[in-house]
Amino acid sequence: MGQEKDKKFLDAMESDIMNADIPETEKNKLMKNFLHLKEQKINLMITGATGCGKSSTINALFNTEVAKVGVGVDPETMDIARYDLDNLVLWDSPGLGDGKEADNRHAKNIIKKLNERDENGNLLIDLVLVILDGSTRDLGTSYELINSVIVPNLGEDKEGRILVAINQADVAMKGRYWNYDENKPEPPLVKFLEEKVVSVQKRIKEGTGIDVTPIYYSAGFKEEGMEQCRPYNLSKLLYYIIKFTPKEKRLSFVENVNRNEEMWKDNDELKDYRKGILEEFGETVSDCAMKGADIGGDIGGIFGSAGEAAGRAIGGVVGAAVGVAKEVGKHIPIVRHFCGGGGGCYITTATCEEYGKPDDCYELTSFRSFRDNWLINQPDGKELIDRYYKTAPAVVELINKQPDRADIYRHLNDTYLSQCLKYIEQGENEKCKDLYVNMMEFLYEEQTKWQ
Ligand SMILES: Nc1nc2c(ncn2[C@@H]2O[C@H](COP(=O)(O)OP(=O)(O)OP(=O)(O)O)[C@@H](O)[C@H]2O)c(=O)[nH]1
Ligand SMILES: [Mg+2]
Repeated sequence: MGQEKDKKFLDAMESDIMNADIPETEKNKLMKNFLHLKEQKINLMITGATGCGKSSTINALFNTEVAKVGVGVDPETMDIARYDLDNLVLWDSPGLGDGKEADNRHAKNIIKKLNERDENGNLLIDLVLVILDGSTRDLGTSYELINSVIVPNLGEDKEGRILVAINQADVAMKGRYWNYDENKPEPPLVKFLEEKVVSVQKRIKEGTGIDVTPIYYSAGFKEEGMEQCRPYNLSKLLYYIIKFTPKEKRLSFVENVNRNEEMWKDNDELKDYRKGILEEFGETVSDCAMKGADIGGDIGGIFGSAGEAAGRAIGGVVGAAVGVAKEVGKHIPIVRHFCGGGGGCYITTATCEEYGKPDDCYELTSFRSFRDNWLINQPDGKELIDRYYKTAPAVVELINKQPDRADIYRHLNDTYLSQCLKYIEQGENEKCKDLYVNMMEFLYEEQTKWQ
């Protein structure tokens, strides 16, 4: 469905590299790195007791309704089921609690899968997500699964390969203290869930010696004839999944995250998970795509900045869904300012579109309004505007050729433009004009360095 559209973002990054103004050899290295990143497979195992919500979680997190959600009493997922979403491979495995014989079979299957190696000899499963049913007091079989089956088979980096998540937070107290209107827990339920987190952590530490940081969430649920109930803390869950996934593999999430914005809305606000997700992707691009390429270690010249690159990758996917597009926007206001020419639009409209910046965004509208309603009416206003349109495009073109163009733009933004915007907001038009003139003077002086 949305697949073609999603691909666009990785393709856009590819064409950024193609069009970058850097030596051919560096371009090739970069492209090689990028194509390598694009090909990486992620193998995510999702396990937990019958009915804990494995299928619901998969369906909430990812693009398509791949995993069948149980409606009857029989465990729907008898053995390990595999779902291929391009380069994201999900292994949905039953946990324990189906009777002795079935438990033994499940445990054997899980152990085998955890020890399986890929064609390069690395462990196949990158991360095991163990889901606990938060609505039950009896987590005995889940501890058995974690402590005796999973942890002993995680290999060397045990703590980096397991994530424990407590689902069904909404019904942890049988539905009490869940605020259905706002889709979030009330303080007594928060306290209850936090205690649960601590006790799960303690039981695993006692049983295995390893430290895990469980999180609680709700995958949301859908019943016949009822409206879909929104998940809670799904962004948080995705943030941790991405954080625990090896950096060079993360791009494979880009195309497969659920595009339904509603799913990502409600979270505890302990951290800005959307921004966190963005930063994690940023690391992938800055650390992995640039590997071995000698272009001053600055990806700004190609993508604008790490944030932009990540934003571009996820801008239309997680961005639309998780809302990071707005965050990315904050990193690149300069692009908007120079797009604000109205006729003299320099960094192309296409670039703005790529970053998801509408032509009528707040900053652009503010600057245009300042120019057309106030500046033009000042004694020297028209002259200033004319001068800007005569010189700005050439200056921008020069800046774009600099290897440290991202730093230059950042400096312009931090020192001048963001302050100008503040002045406009405060009605201090005169101050805005002065600062703007200072910026132009700075540019005239600097440009000799760039030629
Ligand atoms: N209230 C509530 N119900 C949930 C939540 N997550 C899942 N459910 C419900 O729990 C039931 C089991 O969910 P599944 O996703 O099928 O669980 P599963 O772990 O895949 O189950 P098996 O494949 O049978 O082992 C379904 O009726 C879901 O609608 C949640 O966060 N809150
Ligand atoms: Mg299932």
